[in-house]
Amino acid sequence: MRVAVIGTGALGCIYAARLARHAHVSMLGTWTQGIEAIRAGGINVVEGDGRMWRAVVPVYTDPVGVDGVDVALVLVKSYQTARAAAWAGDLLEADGLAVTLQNGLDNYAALSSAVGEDRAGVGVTYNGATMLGPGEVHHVAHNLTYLGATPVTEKRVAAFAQLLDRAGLHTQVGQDIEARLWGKAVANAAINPLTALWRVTNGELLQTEDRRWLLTRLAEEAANVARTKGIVLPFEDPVGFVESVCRTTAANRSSMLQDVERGRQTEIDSINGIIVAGGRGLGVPVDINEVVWRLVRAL
Ligand code: KPL
Repeated sequence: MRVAVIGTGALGCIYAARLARHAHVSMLGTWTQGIEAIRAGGINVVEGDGRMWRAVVPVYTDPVGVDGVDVALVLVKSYQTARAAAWAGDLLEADGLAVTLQNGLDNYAALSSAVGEDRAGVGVTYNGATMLGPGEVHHVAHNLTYLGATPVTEKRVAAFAQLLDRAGLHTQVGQDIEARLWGKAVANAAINPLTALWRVTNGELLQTEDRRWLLTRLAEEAANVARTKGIVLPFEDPVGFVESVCRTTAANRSSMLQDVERGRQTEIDSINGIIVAGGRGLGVPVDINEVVWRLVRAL
């Protein structure tokens, strides 16, 4: 299978490095330092237990010169999705599949409008990865990837899921991807802004009463918005779920914390921003989400 991974950040590097052992993988991105480092020294992966290995992957700054691919895996920041989706459209074979595994609730719409619904897929990943430097990534938490399938995409999604599994990225395919997306958004809405504001790891959110209080309120509000929209979340207890994500990704520095530490734009609008707008539209209280949304935007 020929796969283009679009995005050279932490998760882009993890997926590209692992897939490169089992498929023809290329990468595309815009982060100059990351691209130069991967060209010079490949992707250096540090496993949870400290072992290190390297994958050599060709990396490009635009789709010109890249051969057609079967799968374009989109792992850029949510505010970069429009460009990544256009690139995916340029790269994909007629029967190819573009898959977004990004954080946020607005990526699939942008991707499917660029490549067409019959060539668009969406999933969520609970893998936790921290960028150690350009081209160097720590795979802190090995967790599940979920991929959504429709009757039109299911064969291609199943083939990609098998490839991910072979690459050690354990994957489940299901029809309930809207619920999974919202489930992930509940976790991101609670974990990401708090870790970014307090500069703590995901696990450290559970350490004090004040941190848990805010984590709880954020998760409950986000879950109420989802339920009022008619979404049956993949868990009964949003707080228990978010706490379990904090535990399974305990050592990770969330993607939003990594963005803030590098002085980069965050994905707050695609996570808490959409939850706030949804809550307001439906009359569901989202005051705490609004406060952290504004705090992170101000940061
Ligand atoms: O998605 C994540 C992120 O950091 O964006 C989690 C699952 C919270 C892992 O850190």
